Amino acid sequence: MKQKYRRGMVDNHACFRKYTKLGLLLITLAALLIVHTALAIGDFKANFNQNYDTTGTRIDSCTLCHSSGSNLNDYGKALDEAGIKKDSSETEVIQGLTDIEQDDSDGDGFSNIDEIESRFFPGNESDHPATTPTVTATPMLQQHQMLQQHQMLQQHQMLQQHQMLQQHQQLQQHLLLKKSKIYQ
Ligand SMILES: [Ca+2]
Ligand SMILES: [Ca+2]
Repeated sequence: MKQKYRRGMVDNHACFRKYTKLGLLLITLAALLIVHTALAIGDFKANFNQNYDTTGTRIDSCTLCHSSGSNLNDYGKALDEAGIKKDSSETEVIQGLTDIEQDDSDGDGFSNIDEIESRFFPGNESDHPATTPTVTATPMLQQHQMLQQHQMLQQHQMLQQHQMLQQHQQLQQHLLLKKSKIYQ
């Protein structure tokens, strides 16, 4: 009876060790899978940053490709369509990035490469380089015409002042002459 009990205890311990080993193996496999996935995502970001020298810049962010959570934005979708996956090699990533550089994935009027080089998000249409205000010819022409009119007015006023001064001088001369005639 005692022997049977002991044998049962031994069997239980062996069984426990067996399941513990299996559990540890499963945990290790799960951990390796998580690390592999993390490294794969990290690889894309690392490849992107290395390719465009963007490490630590404002676009060194998850929102480069994602709109929210795991949802891809327009740039992320374009990369996906270009064949870039989480486990893509560095060569494949760089090839995919290059393929869509001239595209304007978010449709904000600036190409992906222009946005990336200016450190703006190529997948966010409300984030783009500043647009230079276009100075139209009409206001410039109007300004030029107003300046000309101002200069002409100044010249006219100076001429009037000069004429008035001349008239004043002539009048003075005339008065002086008149006085001198009276006293002669
Ligand atoms: Ca764009
Ligand atoms: Ca943009």
